[in-house]
Amino acid sequence: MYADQASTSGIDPSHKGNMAIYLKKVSDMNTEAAGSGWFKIWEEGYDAETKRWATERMIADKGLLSIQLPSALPTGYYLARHEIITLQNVTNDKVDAQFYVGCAQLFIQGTTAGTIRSDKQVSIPGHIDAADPALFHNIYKDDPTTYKPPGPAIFFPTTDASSANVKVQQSTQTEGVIPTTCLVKNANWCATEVPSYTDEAGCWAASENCFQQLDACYTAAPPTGSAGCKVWEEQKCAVLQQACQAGNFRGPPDAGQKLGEGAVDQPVPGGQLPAAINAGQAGQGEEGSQEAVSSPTAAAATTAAASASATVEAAGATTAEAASATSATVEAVNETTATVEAASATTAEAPSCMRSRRPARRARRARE
Ligand SMILES: [Cu+2]
Repeated sequence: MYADQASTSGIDPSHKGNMAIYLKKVSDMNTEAAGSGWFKIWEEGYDAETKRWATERMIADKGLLSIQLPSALPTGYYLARHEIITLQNVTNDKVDAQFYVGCAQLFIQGTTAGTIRSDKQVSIPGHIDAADPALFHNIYKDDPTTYKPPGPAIFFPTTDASSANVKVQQSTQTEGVIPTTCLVKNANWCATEVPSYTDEAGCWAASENCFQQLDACYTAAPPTGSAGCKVWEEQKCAVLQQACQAGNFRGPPDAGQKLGEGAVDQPVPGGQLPAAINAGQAGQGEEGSQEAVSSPTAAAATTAAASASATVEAAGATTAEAASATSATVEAVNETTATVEAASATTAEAPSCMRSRRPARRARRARE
């Protein structure tokens, strides 16, 4: 992966393979991710028309992927999980399909009640058979048009069971909301304003507070990087320290001001989300009885599922950043649209073939 979007490709171009997005409805944000309850809402293998693997499309889109969520999702907390399976190391000599996954916590607002059909849910891990031919596909010699992504069938509930019998459930997010006191954030870390001061001792105490927060930021920084820590370091701690050294003992400077360009809201890297890859998609896998009932006003929501520069090969806070940036987009489109709000992120379960590089720099209080 590329920490702090050092590259916008998201994944190395040699890594070719399929992508999938799974959701799991959970009762709260601390629910265990591993286990049953997962359903797949999207997948892509090889596109014979464009002659591209899913990963190649993502790379062309600067490491970003945008997915429209099913409109009949019941409101509440979800885990979202993207999965990339690359096949560059499946050769005649060895078979080593690689999994790159990451998770985000979502909150879906709206009025749609219901449950997810149990027959569409799978357990992760356990959703892919180790003998699945998809894991043995040789991209250097096999016919890619025969490739079929592994795992369960797609379940994309978009239709009401009965619009005459809609259950309405208002839903409000109480967990995982970004604190209003957050001045800049990095993954799940938030900076809060240092204590105000009017004398020299107070100035240095505030400086100490700043660097303590900074140290916690670098310590907690996931493989996606520490850009938010750097903003705090340069725009708060360094400025504050200079003020103390210069004898300006009233502060802190820029008290309460949010720092960094959109650093709290975590905008999409590069600023632009590609169009939803599945825009206008009808429901899939909805044959038979439909347990998920939908309110007429709950429309589809969009999430940037794989903001790949942030999520691919990441083991830490990843998708959440992209998804939270998307909520603004969604709300702008339609007020009644179910909004997706990501909070903090969870961990991935598959090992990456590349180690992340955490910046070696640490906060230092160069006080004299
Ligand atoms: Cu790799």
